[in-house]
Amino acid sequence: MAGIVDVRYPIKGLCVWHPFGLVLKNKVYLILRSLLDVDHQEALFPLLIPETEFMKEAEHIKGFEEEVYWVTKGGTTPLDVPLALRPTSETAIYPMFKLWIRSHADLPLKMYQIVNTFRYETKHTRPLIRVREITSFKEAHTAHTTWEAAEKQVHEAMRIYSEFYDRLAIPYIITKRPNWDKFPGADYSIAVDTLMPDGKTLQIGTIHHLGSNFAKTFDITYEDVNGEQQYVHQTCYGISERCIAAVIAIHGDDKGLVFPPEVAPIQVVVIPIPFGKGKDVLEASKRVHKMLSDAGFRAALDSSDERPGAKFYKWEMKGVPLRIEVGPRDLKSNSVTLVRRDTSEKTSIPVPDLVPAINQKLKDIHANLCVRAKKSFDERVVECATLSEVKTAVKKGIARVNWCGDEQCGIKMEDGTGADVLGELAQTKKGKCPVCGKDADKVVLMARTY
Ligand code: A5A
Ligand code: MG
Ligand code: ZN
Repeated sequence: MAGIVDVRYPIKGLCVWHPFGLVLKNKVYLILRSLLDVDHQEALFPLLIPETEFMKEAEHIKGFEEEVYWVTKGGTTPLDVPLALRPTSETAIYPMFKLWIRSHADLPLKMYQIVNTFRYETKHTRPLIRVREITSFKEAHTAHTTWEAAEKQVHEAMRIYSEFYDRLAIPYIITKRPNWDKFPGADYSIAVDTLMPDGKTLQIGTIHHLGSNFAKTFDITYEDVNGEQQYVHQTCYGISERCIAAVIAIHGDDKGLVFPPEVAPIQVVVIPIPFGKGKDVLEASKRVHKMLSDAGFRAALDSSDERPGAKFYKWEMKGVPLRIEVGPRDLKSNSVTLVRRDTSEKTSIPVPDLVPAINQKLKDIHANLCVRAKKSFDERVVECATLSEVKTAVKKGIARVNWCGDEQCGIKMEDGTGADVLGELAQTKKGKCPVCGKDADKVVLMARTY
């Protein structure tokens, strides 16, 4: 995470975004916004939630009570009602939904916000992955007339998240969370997980069908076509800066960062390779740099006094997808040398062809990152029939194993392997439950998780 966030801030679990990291984050969140802005409205709710609202939904409180930071004083005066720093915003948003939703004509209502949230995590904190201030929590909240309409939105959210992670070239797998680990207050939860290089999975998004559980506690009703009051049915879905952690960990290599071109803070760096005292190479580099900036690429020119080799190394480490070398020999033929970060492939390109060539290379790099990451992911998903096979598989990746559907068996699968059940796949497969031995056609994924 070096160069992206600084962990030396003097509160455990809180990090500072470096300017370079923030540019990356903003590029990534631009994609997320563009996908949501199609039919969601962006809103902004307060950070503080009165205890009286926070305590309304019993399951929700139980799930979060150990993780909430409380504001109890204004200056030296104790507050009448303690205020929670939002760990997530259901209890901030839904009292307002109650006021805003009147009739079926107001539905569906689809909103999102991108905010910081606070969770007093007790598990080991890690930058971007498990933080106590989630700085970039995208939470969407929707309300619908029926349970089925809300379920359709769950599928729509799955599609949105799939597209988001495709754009980041991050492979993922979508499962239904086991009942014993669903979101507090949900009917059911869907998880999006990816696989990190060390073989542990990272949950990079969740989607929750809330049914009318919150509608009942917050009294969110609408008048239906017959003039009767009905409870709304809701969903919510969230993504955090874990998406950045996935990009860094999954695409990076031993030379440093590797970024998908769409989110790379710098897409192409121009490096003059001077020869003797001639200024021609520098002038040509400047012209190339201007040409690329004018064409809309995020381009940099490194005209510092460092040796070219040191510059290559530096910009490779920063994950710049393409390097352009301008040397005396290139100058003679009015061409430049283009070098890919992902494959180190070098090509000579005539300057007049440069813009389309770069466009093509950036596309090729994205495609290659997708293929490379997917291959590494697929190789580490292993079909298992017994708990001892699961134990072996989760050392390196994800185990696929049958499950009878009984919660007790599920918990024994976790206890017997030291791994977690990520969730159930949509597809079924004939087999036996590895715990009770009964016929079991559900398939669950298990892994060691972050
Ligand atoms: N209101 C719903 C959307 C919600 O809060 N869901 S959630 O609790 O599952 O969080 C959504 C996502 O935020 C998780 O899937 C995970 O990717 C991320 N997340 C949760 N806790 C986090 C933490 N402490 N640090 C970083 N990311 C976190
Ligand atoms: Mg567990
Ligand atoms: Zn069983």
